[in-house]
Amino acid sequence: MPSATDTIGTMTGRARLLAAARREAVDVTPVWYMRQAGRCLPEYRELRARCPFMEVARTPELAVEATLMPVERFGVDGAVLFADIMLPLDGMGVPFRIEPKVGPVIDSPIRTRADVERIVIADAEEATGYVMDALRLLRRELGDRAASLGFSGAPFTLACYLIEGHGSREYPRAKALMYGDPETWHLLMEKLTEVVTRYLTAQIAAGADAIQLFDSWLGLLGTEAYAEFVQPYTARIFASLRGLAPTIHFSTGTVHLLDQIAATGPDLVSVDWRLPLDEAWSRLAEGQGIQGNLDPTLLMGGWDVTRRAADDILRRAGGRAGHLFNLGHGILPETDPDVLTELTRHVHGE
Ligand code: 1CP
Repeated sequence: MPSATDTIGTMTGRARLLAAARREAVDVTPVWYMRQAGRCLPEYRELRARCPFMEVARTPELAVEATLMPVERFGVDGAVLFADIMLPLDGMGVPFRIEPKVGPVIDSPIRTRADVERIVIADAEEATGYVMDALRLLRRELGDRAASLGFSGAPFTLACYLIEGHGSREYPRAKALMYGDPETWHLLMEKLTEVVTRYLTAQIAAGADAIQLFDSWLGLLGTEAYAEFVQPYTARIFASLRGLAPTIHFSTGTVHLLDQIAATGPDLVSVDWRLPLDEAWSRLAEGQGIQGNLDPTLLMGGWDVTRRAADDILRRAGGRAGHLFNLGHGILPETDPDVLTELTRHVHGE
């Protein structure tokens, strides 16, 4: 039986993913999975039993080891760097840590205008050189097996963590500052936009073939708040990166914002499962690509359920250029890795 990494079709994984991202023809639909590098893999858990999260992220050899695990096991066409959305905070002068089973924690959150004024906009290579070193090493180790994918948290989602101090369902303090002190909010978004732009530009220079902007908590905003407090900054980031590498916008729970998100100008928009793929796609801009849509909880229903849902997505995509097969959100930790290997082979038509 061929292994998941055997060559399929006529294109390399890297060529396949990048062609789709440019809305060009592909041999078979390219695949990658959000949160593929951690979470469900026993080999990742083994690595994490030996090293804390930030040690893996800050040691290029270890970060690349974790990045390659899903490429080898699942045969995906994209290798998302092992990192976290919070890493651009390194260099901003706001210490944070990643707590096991909790996520990002900031002991002295941003609450006042003076806090925002103190935020440093550093050089990305100086502040987060370990991310760039990992991307340089990844590009060498990966060859053309898969495209290397860099990423960052988007300004809004980073602001949520910076103000709240930790993960939350509603981010009440962050939203209160946004509505109650718009001047301070806009200053914070200005600074975060500059930090994220520098960070992603440096990632592309270090060898990231494409980049994804994670705006995980965007679904908390209505259309008017999005237009006033977030959309212009997101648009500025995509405008700065245009022509450097393909860009993907990620969010969930944002059916009501889809046309506004599309208007910020990413090459592809990642959508969740709340709309069928073809309907979501019809709400994007002319010529824009799409990724995502498969509900990650479906994978826990076993292979037959997963295959039917995947076939429905592929039917709705109808072989149109600009489709990256992915889940609508990250892999859940309880997912059976064999289902992901099977799913990749199935989408690849093996
Ligand atoms: O899993 C991978 O593919 C590795 C790369 C990766 C990515 C793409 C990690 C490693 N984190 C992320 C993205 C990320 N991190 C997002 C956006 C995706 C999403 O919406 O799910 C978010 C919101 C975070 C923030 C974060 N970091 C959380 C979520 C907490 C919350 O508020 O809900 C958590 C648990 C972390 C820590 C973290 N990041 C990554 C891993 C493997 C872990 C767990 C740490 C460990 O192994 O102990």
